[in-house]
Parts: sequence; structure tokens; C-alpha cells
Amino acid sequence: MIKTGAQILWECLEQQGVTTVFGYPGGAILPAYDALKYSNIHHVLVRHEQGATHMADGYARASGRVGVAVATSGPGATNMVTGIATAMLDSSPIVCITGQVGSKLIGSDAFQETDITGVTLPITKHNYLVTHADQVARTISEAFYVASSGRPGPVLVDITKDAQQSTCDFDGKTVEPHLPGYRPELSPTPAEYKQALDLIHSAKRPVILAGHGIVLSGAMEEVRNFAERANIPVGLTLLGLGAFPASHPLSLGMMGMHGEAWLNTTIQEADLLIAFGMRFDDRVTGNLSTYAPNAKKIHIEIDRAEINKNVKVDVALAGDLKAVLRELLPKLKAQEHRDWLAYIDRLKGDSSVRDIQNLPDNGHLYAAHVINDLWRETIGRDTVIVTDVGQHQMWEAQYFKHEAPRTLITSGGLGTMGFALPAAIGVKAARPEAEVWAIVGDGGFQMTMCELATMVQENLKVNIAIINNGYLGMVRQWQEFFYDRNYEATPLLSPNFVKLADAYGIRAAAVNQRSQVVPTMEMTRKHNGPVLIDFQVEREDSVYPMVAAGAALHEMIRRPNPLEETAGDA
Ligand SMILES: Cc1cc2nc3c(=O)[nH]c(=O)nc-3n(C[C@H](O)[C@H](O)[C@H](O)COP(=O)(O)OP(=O)(O)OC[C@H]3O[C@@H](n4cnc5c(N)ncnc54)[C@H](O)[C@@H]3O)c2cc1C
Ligand SMILES: Cc1ncc(C[n+]2csc(CCOP(=O)(O)OP(=O)(O)O)c2C)c(N)n1
Ligand SMILES: [Mg+2]
Repeated sequence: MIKTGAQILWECLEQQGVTTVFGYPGGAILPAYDALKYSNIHHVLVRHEQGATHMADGYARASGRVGVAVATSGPGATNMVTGIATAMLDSSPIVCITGQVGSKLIGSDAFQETDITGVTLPITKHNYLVTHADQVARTISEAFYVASSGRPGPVLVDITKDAQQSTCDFDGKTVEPHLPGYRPELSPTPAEYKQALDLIHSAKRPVILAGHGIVLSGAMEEVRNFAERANIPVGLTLLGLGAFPASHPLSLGMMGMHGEAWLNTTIQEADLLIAFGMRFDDRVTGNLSTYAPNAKKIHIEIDRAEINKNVKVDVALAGDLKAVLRELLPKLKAQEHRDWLAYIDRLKGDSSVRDIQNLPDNGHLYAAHVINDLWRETIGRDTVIVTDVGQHQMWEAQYFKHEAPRTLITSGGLGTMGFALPAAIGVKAARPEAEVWAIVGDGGFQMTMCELATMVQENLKVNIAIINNGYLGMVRQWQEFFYDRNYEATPLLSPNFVKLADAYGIRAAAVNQRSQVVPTMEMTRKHNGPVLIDFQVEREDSVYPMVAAGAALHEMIRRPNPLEETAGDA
């Protein structure tokens, strides 16, 4: 049947299982928007194209399906750059579709022309420029395949206006991807498996480093079986949180710059690190020259480029984590590691001392209280937390105990402020049955708060907890520690968030006392629509512990007054 490129586009997206896209129209993508009338796909009108990319990203991270964002050429496409880079750094599968000027105009500085494939080359897994209607079907099929296979990531498809308008014969069948040079399937050799098992069986002080790759691979059960059979404690990266249950006796919490002190020490004293789908980010390792000096290292990783990139390893098992663990598990011997686990328990100390619920209420509201109360309030319910970037993000990682994968969605690698609200909208669109909370700083919220209107227009109940400390808190903390408390450009004026919410028809409340936290959360739950809570917290609190840039992982800055301990850092 003869169809336009624009019609083929939506049909192919439907073939890929797409039901929702996030976008913003404009001249060069108008033929595609016009053809939406033939499609059942739901289009969410965003308020800024960055929001569309974060929504697609949140959608993907919450569901495991590919998220889709649409924009016009020029400024529409360049507004997507931050969201694409965010997805790239965290291996999130999204497909971004942009309109482009007519193919004959390319290179002429035509109205709203930007070389978006050139701009996004280093921040996409792959990108395409489509100039004929007959290229649309194959390109969409390949884009979804590349985005979701191997190490996932963002793919951009730039479609010229004439490619959308012109016609070709389309039989409606899915075109298979044809990418002879792209081989995402890898598997280790029997010798490599044996080397890994030998190291695991001879280790006395092993630790598993659990990363985001566990979630991407769907290997939660295998990781748990592995850890339990070999009795090996598990430390998690920020993006790994939820991949292994926080309440499991072998869980040691988060590692790294703001990770648990006992875990960082454990890693430094280990004789074997077994890395599962994590990439030894600098926030995780601290100073590389002093990182886990006595440990052999095994790295199970799907992207060969990550192996020996930051940390030199003794054995690399290149492949999909779930498949690799399924090979290893039948040969893995049961072990005890009693002394090592007892030693780590002593490092942890008495956890009730650190239990924030046991601290006296000194009249101040700490972000840690808010987050810990939210965790307690939502235990046992299907809850997804989406954070923005900064201190509140780290406190979330420390005080919200994640039991299941895809329950914490956060920008780790790029650390993109403005991520939380739009990503949470994407999460709610993907998982309408879940209770979705955006935990966001007063700074980051103001970067993308225009998306409140998207949330209201779409009738999505996202609960928003603004952790309002009157500062760009994480930067203020660095100024406090490393720049003689010179608080340059970090005190932050904000609008009256309750009135702002009111202007959008969103119910809102301001909270500045601990006793109000739980009742306000209960009100939020009972209310049918979205709720925004402005938590006015202690202004100059800091996240502890902290590994200063360039310091060894075990050299942590600790909270000066343990009585005011708010982090798990006794
Ligand atoms: C303010 C701030 C502070 C931070 N502090 C910390 C901190 O204290 N601690 C911390 O941990 N992080 C911290 N981060 C986050 C940090 O920057 C990294 O984003 C994070 O450590 C990366 O975790 P990851 O390696 O598990 O995930 P990713 O970066 O997503 O890497 C996943 C890895 O898994 C691999 N993979 C993907 N699929 C598979 C598969 N199927 N099989 C096998 N492998 C696969 C990928 O190739 C990749 O190498 C912080 C971020 C910010 C913004
Ligand atoms: C887009 C962007 N710009 C700048 C930064 C640098 N940065 C990291 S954390 C932070 C402060 C965040 O402040 P706020 O949103 O109020 O959160 P808080 O740290 O106070 O919890 C800044 C400016 C960033 N991560 N992203
Ligand atoms: Mg702040």
C-alpha cells in the first residue's frame, strides 16, 4: 500500500509496541504530527523538549521498554541534548525522533536547521538521518534494536520534512534490522569461567559490587542466588539500588563518595571484588591508585569498552550478566566466609544508634527525616521514587531502603538537575498503578517546573516532595568543605511553591516541623490528584560521609557531631 513516511513512522512505532510518546511540535515535524490521526499512539504534549527526553527516559527506566520523545528541528532538537546525554550516561534505552528541514535544504542554514546528528553523535549510541520515505521502516526497526540490545542507550532518528511527506509502498510488515557490524551478543570462554570460579573459591574476603547492569539484565534472582550460595556480601552503586534487597542480611548498602563508611572500608580491605554490571565510576572508586589495593578483580560486563577502562581487572567475563551467572551458578560451591562477615558486622556497629527514628526531635526538620518517613510510610506499597540531583538525592539513597529494582530512578552519570519532575511524569505514564514520588531540590525543581502543566493536562498523580533548603545545597556543601565557606551563587530565592502549585490547580502544603511530615504524606495519599509538598528543611545540613575528590575510598569526611547524626555514618 502507498503510504507517506509520516504514516509509516507511526505504524512502525506501533509495531514496536509503543503506546505513548512525549513530544512538542514544530514546522519540520508537522507532517508526522498530522499523521497522528491515523494512529492509536497517545501523544503527551510537554512544555519543553528536555522534558520530553526525561519523560521518555523515566518511562524506559520504570518499565524496561524503550521510551520515545519527539521534537521539531533546530531549537526543538537541541533542547533534547541534555536529556539524550542523561540517557547515554546511564544506559537508558530511548528513541528520539526529530524533524529536519527538507533534504534539498540541508547545509544551507535553512530556517531552524541544526545538524542534530552531528551534535548528538558523541551522546547517542547511534543516530540516523532519514531522507526518503522508504528508509523510515528499516530505520525505526534498527533504532529500537540498537537502543534496547546489548548495553542500552539513546538513539536519535532525524527525518527530513520531505521524507515524512513523500510516499512509498509499505506492506505493513516489520522490517528486520540489518546491522552486520553490530554484535551485542558476547559470551566468555570456558577458561575465563574457570579462572573466575577459582578466584571466587579461594577468596577469603570477597565483596560483590552490584550495579545498574543487574537491573538492565533482569538478573536479580541470579545475583541473589549467587550471593547466598557463596555467602558474599553485596555493596550497591547508586544506580544499582534495588537490584538486591536492602533488607537482605548480605546487603551492605551504597558504596562510594556518599556511600556507607563500612562498605567503603570493606571494599578497601577485600581480597576479591566481583563487579556485576557496574562501571567503576569515579564516584564509586575514589582515588584509583589507592582503590582496593589487595583485591583481585572480576568484572562481568556487557560492554567490552568498560573492561579495564578505569580499574584493571584480573578476569573479565564479557557478556550479559544473567546469561553469565546462569553459567557460573551450577559450578559455584557453597561457602561461609564467617570471619569476614563478622568483621563487617563489627564495622557496621550498632545500627540502632544510626536509626534516625531514635534521634531526639530537636525542632529542626532534616531532609533525612522526610525521606526516612516517606520510606516507612510506603513500605509494602508499589512505590517508585524519582530524584533530582544534589544533597536530597544522596539522602534518598541513604535513607530510603529499596527492596526491588526500578523503584529508584535517578540521574547518576550526568547528574542532571531538572530530571526529577519530567522523569516522574514518564514513570507514572509507564506505571499508572504505582505510587510515584518526585523528590527534588528547590534548585533543580525550578529548572523544569514548567512540566507541572504537562502533569495536570495528562491527569497524572505524581507526588512532589521539594526538599527546600534555600540553597543549591550540594554546591554549598563543597563551598563549605573546600572553598572556605564562600557561598558564592548558591543561596537561592524560590517562589512560594504552595501558591505556584495553586496556580496549576495542584493541591499543596508547606511543612517545617517533623510532626507534620507523616500527616501530610497521608493527606497526599488520600487525595485523588497530584500533591506538592514544600518541605522547608535545615538550610545548612551536609551529606556525610563524603570521600573528597582525589581521596582514597576509606578516607571519609565524617559528621562532626555524632549526636546530630542524620546519615548512616556513625
Ligand atoms: C551528586 C552525585 C553523587 C553521586 N555519588 C555516588 C555515590 O556515592 N556512590 C555511587 O555508587 N554512585 C554515586 N553517583 C552515581 C555515579 O555517578 C554513577 O552514576 C553510578 O555509580 C553508576 O552506577 P553503575 O556503574 O551501577 O551504573 P551505569 O553507569 O548505568 O553502568 C552500568 C554498567 O552495566 C553494564 N551493563 C548494562 N547491561 C548489562 C548486562 N545486560 N549485563 C552486564 N552488564 C551490563 C553497562 O555496560 C555499564 O558498564 C553519584 C551521582 C551524583 C549525581
Ligand atoms: C543542570 C545542572 N547544572 C548544575 C549542576 C551542578 N549541581 C549539582 S548539585 C547542585 C545543587 C542542587 O541544588 P538543589 O536542586 O536545591 O538540591 P540540593 O543539593 O539543595 O538538595 C548543582 C548546582 C548540575 N548537576 N546540573
Ligand atoms: Mg536546595
